[in-house]
Amino acid sequence: MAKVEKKARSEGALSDERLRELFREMLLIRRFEEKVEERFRAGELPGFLHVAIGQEAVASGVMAGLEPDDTIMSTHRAHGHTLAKGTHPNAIMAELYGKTEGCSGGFGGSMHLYDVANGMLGANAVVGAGLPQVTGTALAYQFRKEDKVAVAFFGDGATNTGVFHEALNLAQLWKVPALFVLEMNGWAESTPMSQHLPITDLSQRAVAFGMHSIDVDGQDVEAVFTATKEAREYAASGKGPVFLNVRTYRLVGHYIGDPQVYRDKDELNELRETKDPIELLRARLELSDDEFEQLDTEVTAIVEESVAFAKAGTDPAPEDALKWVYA
Ligand SMILES: Cc1ncc(C[n+]2csc(CCOP(=O)(O)OP(=O)(O)O)c2C)c(N)n1
Ligand SMILES: [Mg+2]
Repeated sequence: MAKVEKKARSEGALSDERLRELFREMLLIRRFEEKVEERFRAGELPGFLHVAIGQEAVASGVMAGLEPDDTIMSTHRAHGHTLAKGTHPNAIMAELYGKTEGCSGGFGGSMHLYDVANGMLGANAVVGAGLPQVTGTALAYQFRKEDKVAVAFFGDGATNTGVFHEALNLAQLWKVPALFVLEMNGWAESTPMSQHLPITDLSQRAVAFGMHSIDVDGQDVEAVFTATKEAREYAASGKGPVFLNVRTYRLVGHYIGDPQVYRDKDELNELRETKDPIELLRARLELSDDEFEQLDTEVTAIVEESVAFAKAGTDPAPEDALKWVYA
């Protein structure tokens, strides 16, 4: 029978030094996304953009628990995952500006970030669409006997799609080395979970397939790390895929510019004060104001440099409009 584990806080799994590195990375993701929001509002970025402010500990915690050769796939909310996987901020910012120096050659934009060399096999704007691709990727690793795990990020809304059920069913049947990381932020666009899901404990969706599931506090980067490491060992040892039921908070709108009229303002303000993963880790590490300022200055400079790099980039040539189009 499939198990659901409840992960308590897991203090002590990471050294203070490693936690500080993760703090710096989470702060880089935050400052990067704040800059993306600012530049989008200034009219410089084409397309439609979603940031994951409030969910940084999921990206950093999962990536810290993986091995370098493991691969991920992501969603419309992919900046943090891609940065944490190791793609250079310049390559992501250039992609958002639609430049050929971007990680997808300027053809993808925010919802189609790719960096295969770094193990980022693609973000996907179609909700749930990455899930069967992750099952297939993990099946390839199993066939080739490669010590690699394929990881899918997706949201609570995605668990209502047909492909979610197909992907998990086959992944469990074939016992492929995959991790299914649910970022349970309680919203699908402006629809609260209570209006799109008949259950509240989404680990039941994995257990329905006999899949091992672990509940995780997504605001605690160390807890996310510990659960991911354990899940990775389980999946890589041939026991089958693992579902990570990660509770997290989207502390901003669904898309940049979302007025969030559907959300209670006081409740949102309270969440921002009590559930910000960066503030929680800052308090835990007891960072002084000076230490924080120093890290903030460093990561802000990296973000500024990425904007300068992107703005100096090359526009794709009109005759290349059909390049990479296969069908
Ligand atoms: C197949 C499909 N249906 C609908 C949409 C429109 N859409 C974009 S994001 C989204 C909500 C997704 O919610 P969730 O999976 O919880 O991810 P979150 O936005 O919370 O990160 C929807 C319905 C889409 N992009 N693709
Ligand atoms: Mg959601």
